[in-house]
Amino acid sequence: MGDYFVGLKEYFPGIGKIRYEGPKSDNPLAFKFYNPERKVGNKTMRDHLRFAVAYWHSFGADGTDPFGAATHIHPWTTDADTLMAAHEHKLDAAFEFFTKLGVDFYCFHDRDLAPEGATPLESEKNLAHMVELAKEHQAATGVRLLWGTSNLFTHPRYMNGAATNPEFAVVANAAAQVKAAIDATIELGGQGYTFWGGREGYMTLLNTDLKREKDHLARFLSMARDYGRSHGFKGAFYIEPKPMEPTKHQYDFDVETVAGFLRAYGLEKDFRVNIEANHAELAGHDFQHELETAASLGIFGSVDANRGDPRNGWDTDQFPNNVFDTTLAMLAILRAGGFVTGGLNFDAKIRRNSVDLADLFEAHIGGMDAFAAGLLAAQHILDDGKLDAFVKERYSSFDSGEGKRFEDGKMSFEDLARVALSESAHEAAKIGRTSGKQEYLENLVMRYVLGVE
Ligand code: XLS
Ligand code: CA
Ligand code: CA
Repeated sequence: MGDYFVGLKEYFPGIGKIRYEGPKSDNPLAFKFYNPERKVGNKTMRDHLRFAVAYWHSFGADGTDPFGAATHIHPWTTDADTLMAAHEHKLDAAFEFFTKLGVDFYCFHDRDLAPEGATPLESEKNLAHMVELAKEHQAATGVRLLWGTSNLFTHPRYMNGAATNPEFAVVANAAAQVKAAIDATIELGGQGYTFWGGREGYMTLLNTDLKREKDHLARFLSMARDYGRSHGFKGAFYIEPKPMEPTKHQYDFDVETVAGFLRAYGLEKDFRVNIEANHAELAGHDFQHELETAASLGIFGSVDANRGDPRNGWDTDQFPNNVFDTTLAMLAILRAGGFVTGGLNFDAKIRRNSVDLADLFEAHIGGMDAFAAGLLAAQHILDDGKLDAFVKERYSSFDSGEGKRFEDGKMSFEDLARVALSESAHEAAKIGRTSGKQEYLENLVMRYVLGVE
């Protein structure tokens, strides 16, 4: 595993570097589709996909659910005498995992990396200590920080919200935490900083001044933005939409809602969206819908790659494995120009009863293969051009003549109406009766998906 790991405890013994073996391999610890250096279009797979591991699910979560105690007993926690030592060991385990898996990025919340202290000052010191160590690990392994964020939802003080809390003292506490997390992100060369509005919403409108809370959220975000920019943060600020859970209604409901909020408060230049597949589903949308909406509004940024369960209404955060979905997602991402600062962060967790050391690897391998296969199919769709040609043709009546004048804003409403009034009875009977060809297009996509190799 390279010199860097010599002398460090190995937390995933018996598992070596994960390699590409191709679709015919039956080795569960090998990639079937993800071949990092393979060129797809103009970039390698690794540069297209920019995979990141989510520190919280992979190294923090312990399998606890509302019905039962922890099932994932982490050696990096049990072999430590102090809380701080446990976090140091967790960092070693995480970088061993990143390196063996071969991902280029990771993402964290401040409280994943370092424990909360008794005071805000102590919390900052804990974080600063862990950031120093993380910096060394990054330098030694080449693994980079995709984005950092702040956990503004676990501590009881945030039970009524953070930036939108009705008590000013809580808002100030949230600011201290975000400031330190932005500092950590800058120090570690993070390419983005995410705001997920964990409890920025309400449980009931009966006790809520909705307008004031949204104003406070916008004020808080612009102050954090100004702080980051004036301290050298050049990356992207992301807002991660989610409609509900933990609150009944969250202000960052979905991409369109976030876009409206950003524009209403003049924040659209600095903020983009980090789109999570499971959150799209909770908002009643397809993942593809959220991605294309963001692209159409010019705010597409990054992705939390996971999947929900269509038969229940909560955030199950499972690893992605549906290649139809990943194909349509990668198609939207390629059409949007690909990732710049963003990437595919596996905000996903293994199940409570997945307790083998290999499970965490297999989960990520499956997710990476699902997106690699999706990338191949999406690139194939673009190269073949049939789908794009169909869509282009569908709108071709706006490419010239009166249709073009309409699009260019060169027509009055009367002119537009007059186009219809001059039609013959024969023409009027035909208008609009053009097939949308949905089944043909679905079959076309199926051919690309099944043709992946
Ligand atoms: C929770 C969110 C969270 C964010 C980061 O549902 O997905 O994990 O991605 O705070
Ligand atoms: Ca997420
Ligand atoms: Ca989630």
